[in-house]
Amino acid sequence: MKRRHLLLMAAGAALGGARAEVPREIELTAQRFHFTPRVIALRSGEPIVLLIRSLDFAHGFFVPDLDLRTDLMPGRVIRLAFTPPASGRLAFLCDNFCGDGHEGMDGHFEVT
Ligand SMILES: [Cu+2]
Repeated sequence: MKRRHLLLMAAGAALGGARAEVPREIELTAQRFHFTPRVIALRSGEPIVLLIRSLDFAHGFFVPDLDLRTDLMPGRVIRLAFTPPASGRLAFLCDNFCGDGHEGMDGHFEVT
């Protein structure tokens, strides 16, 4: 009886240790000259997967503070995984010139 109890405890510990936090998926759309949504609330330490879709152009997606970037291809959903390390504001922007409104094509993560 005692031995069985110990085995169950060990199994429980192994399961607990192996349980990875499932990333929260967030959809984001890029289109001349904005991202939708433009402001996204996150929690620090919470794993995120962005699912980014461009509707019209090979925009870029760049988060300078995390040195995180990707090209966005129209018709494809780009998956970008990261975990915000601390609270604060993380800006993101388009870094592929896409026309006259390009400079204002940005947004931010509000991390708490
Ligand atoms: Cu753009």
